[in-house]
Amino acid sequence: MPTVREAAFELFREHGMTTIFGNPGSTELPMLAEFPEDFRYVLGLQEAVVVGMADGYAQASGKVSHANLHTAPGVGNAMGAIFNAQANHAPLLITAGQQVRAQMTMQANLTNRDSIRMPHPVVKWSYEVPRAADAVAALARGIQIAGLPPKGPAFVSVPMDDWAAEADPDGYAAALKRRVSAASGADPDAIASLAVRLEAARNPVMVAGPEIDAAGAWDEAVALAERQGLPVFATPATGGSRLGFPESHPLFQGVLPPAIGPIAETLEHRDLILVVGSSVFPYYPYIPGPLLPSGAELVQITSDPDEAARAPVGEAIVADVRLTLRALIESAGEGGRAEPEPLPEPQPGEETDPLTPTYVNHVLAEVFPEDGIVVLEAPSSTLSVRNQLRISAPGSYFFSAGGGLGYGLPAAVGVQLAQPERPVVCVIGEGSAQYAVTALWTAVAYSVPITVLVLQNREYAILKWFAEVEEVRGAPGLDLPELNTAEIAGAYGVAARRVGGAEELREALDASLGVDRPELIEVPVAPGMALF
Ligand SMILES: Cc1ncc(C[n+]2csc(CCOP(=O)(O)OP(=O)(O)O)c2C)c(N)n1
Repeated sequence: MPTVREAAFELFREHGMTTIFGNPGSTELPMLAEFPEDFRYVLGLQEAVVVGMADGYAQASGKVSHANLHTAPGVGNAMGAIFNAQANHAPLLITAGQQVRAQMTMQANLTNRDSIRMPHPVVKWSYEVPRAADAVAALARGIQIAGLPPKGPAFVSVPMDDWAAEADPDGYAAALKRRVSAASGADPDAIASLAVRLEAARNPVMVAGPEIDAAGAWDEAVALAERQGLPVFATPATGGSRLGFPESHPLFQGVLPPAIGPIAETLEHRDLILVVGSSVFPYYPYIPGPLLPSGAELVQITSDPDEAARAPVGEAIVADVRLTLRALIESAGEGGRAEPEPLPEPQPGEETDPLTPTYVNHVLAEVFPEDGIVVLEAPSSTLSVRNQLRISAPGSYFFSAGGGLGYGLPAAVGVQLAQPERPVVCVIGEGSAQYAVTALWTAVAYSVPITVLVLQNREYAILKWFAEVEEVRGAPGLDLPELNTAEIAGAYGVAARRVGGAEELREALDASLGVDRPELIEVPVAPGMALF
């Protein structure tokens, strides 16, 4: 009879979950005993890093990924990262250790006294194994829930003595065999009526969201836009955890602004707004106005019932994005619409000292390989990175839709582990880099060859911009003098350097993209927002 541990590892193996991200404590050691050789344990030095890495890995591999945390304090450390993973729809099985059953009621040291409630609001499902014999079934259920739409984190707390107990032989064998197919097509009537409306629309537009990439619907989104002659906007960058459309495509019209009034202004004169794979919309900040331009109708396609339910306006079709787009392509005829004016070529502006973030991103675009992946967490430069790089291949851009800092470095490590053949560049602000900076250690320890480009502007630039929008004067804590990320990275063993001018930056980036070790390039940049 297998133990729970043996059976659980067989379950993980069945699901291709042989990489485990973790930070171990005494309550997790029984799970890690006699760690199988075909598994890889990736150590994160803090739990926010563990979950951020698992998030990047899950999204870039398309598979449920496993993060193992240390009982209550470890889960506590990870909460911000779990919040991000939920917003990113990253399919995660999060397990955490728990006291031995005999000591839980007396609340011995390290008991997670309310393990289910602790992560509850930020996970799809929160559970503690009721009997040791049920542990494998509980883990199997967690894996299924994480991977079913809308994908997201599922949490299972496992008392530490369960791992050595006997697994329920029938239940365990059945759990191993289970597969759930979840891509549900849309109601054919809804597709037919949408196709008619699309053909009849005078001035329709598509808004492309992150679920297009996650659902593998990149080609379908392009095909529909081309067939119908639809201009395409990207959903606001705030919620764009991934891209939904090639940003150098002639139909691409740019990234929507993230606030209510400006969205309506940008979409002025449109009569049908087709939102694919996005919430409606990831608004921030609050700039009031009409939710839609006058005379416009909105139809949203999402696999997330909650995204559909909470939209403040429009209609929604809840179904798999790829299947729905395919059905729409078949039902809708040729649009026969004139192509819109393409976006102007991105301009770098002046080469100043220090460089502007726009110039830095322009240099990055010059050397950026076709198969490169960007993981972005440089708040005041988000739009500049998008505009300069115009990323146009699927699976090439990751950003935290949750907005919690501490995503960029760990996610870059996770993405690179899932995509070892593709160059990964993490573009990050020096403020953001500090929230999960120990991910640099993991990159070195596991030879994960990410390139980190730190934009050092000596401030929380985006918050100064927000202060203006919010009409806040005199707020403290918005400057970051003398924060030297290259030196910090050096202490973690990362090959790190500071560069000044454009030529030096170009050389450093070029060199770093070809090597098989992590490198960090810190570049001082001019303060302020970079919109282009
Ligand atoms: C966990 C967390 N804490 C605080 C914030 C608030 N916040 C948003 S942007 C920002 C500043 C980021 O600084 P930096 O990375 O240097 O980027 P910059 O704004 O200068 O481009 C802060 C503190 C946040 N988003 N997440």
